Amino acid sequence: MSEQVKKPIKITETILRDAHQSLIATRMPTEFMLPIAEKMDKVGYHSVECWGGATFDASLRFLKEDPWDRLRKLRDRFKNTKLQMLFRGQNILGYRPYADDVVDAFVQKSIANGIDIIRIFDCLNDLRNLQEAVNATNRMKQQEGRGHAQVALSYTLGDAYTLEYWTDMAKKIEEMGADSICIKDMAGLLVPYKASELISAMKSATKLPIQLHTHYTSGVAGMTYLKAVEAGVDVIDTAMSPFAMGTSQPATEVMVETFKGTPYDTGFDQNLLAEIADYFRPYRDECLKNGLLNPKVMGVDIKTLLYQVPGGMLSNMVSQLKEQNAEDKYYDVLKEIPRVRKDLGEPPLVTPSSQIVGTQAVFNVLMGERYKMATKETKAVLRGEYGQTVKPMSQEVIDKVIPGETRITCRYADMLENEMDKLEGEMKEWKQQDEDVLSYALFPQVATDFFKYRQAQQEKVDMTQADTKNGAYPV
Ligand SMILES: [Mn+2]
Repeated sequence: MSEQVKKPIKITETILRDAHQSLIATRMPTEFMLPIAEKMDKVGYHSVECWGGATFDASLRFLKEDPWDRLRKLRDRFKNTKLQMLFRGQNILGYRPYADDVVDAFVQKSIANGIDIIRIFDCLNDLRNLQEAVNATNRMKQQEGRGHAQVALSYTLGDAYTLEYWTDMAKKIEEMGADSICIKDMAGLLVPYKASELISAMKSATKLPIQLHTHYTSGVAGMTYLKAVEAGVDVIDTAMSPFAMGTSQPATEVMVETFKGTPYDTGFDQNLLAEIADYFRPYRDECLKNGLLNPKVMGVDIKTLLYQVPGGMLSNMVSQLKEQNAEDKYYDVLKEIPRVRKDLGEPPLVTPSSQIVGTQAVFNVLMGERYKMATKETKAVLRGEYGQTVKPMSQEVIDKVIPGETRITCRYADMLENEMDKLEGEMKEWKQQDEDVLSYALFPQVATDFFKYRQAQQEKVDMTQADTKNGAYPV
């Protein structure tokens, strides 16, 4: 009797980042995360994704929280589990390309405050935009013995995106010094049998571990994971059931049960997972009741296979249209998105290219004329500032939007002067920790508003204490 070789599938839990970003616009507060963290630490996850992406922006902007403080608090409680973040290459966690010194500083502070695995991607899959973040992570790994650079390829469909394209990229990623590769399928476009092909091809092209990240948007994600695991993928991303499915990830408990008793058995305790789910479920109910969780993003949207729109982008678009009282334009915008994408060189749709394409598509539909108004980000993409696209951009659109302007072909960051000193100079009156400079670098206005709020809170607290002693309570 031959025994099958055991290869437990590893799991990255996304409920503290992508799941709530995709379903409830990233509004889960730190205070709600902390009480369950120690229990989550016992599961045996490969990692818990908890930072990066929109969590940073939403913390400062809507929750009035310091994202660095969230990271440190989670680090304190996750004693055995690796913490993972998402990092937008040269755009860091922001929406514009930064100079290398800001990238270096951000990587350094992320790891110093508790991150283990940095998943680095570029919205155009332009590897030149990932190299500096990979190098910075490797430097920290040497100095601190902690830090893992995972390069994520934004998965998309289109003529240029052949199996050769993906295997060629895998080899280049190995050469650039990354520790692992992630296939980042933002929209749930990777269908089960294509996943078999893709993972098999990539496994034979590289020795690096391969992780698969997908969304349930189009309804195939659970099956895609099954085929990917059979084809040899090493890690999959899942979310605890109360914030799973829809535009989020497949449910952790379901995938765990799927592989039970097979060579891929995770060995996770379903009772422990059930206790964790019990904690999150009332919050899900609350979000449904207050409208934060829109049933529109919870079902299967098979049209995403046609329009290739990632979950986060869908929920953003719904709220953009709602603000303009133009919810009836939902399907018009969905149809305009692939056209804009083609005009811009057929990039993957992932932050920030998803926002750029999505917002431009909304403008094109609401203005009644295509490119009557172009955002400054659309202009920057057309100039080549975000990097090289796999396909050429539309000359007609270039001529209409940036007539006569020079376009660049080099790595844009090579043209940028170091920025840290200048940024610190601009915000030094608010600085309480080195990390504040980085918050300001990413979101100048939002961070400044937060710093003002923080100071007001601190002063209020101090005053109250002082006044209590005097027995006076001035308003
Ligand atoms: Mn995602």
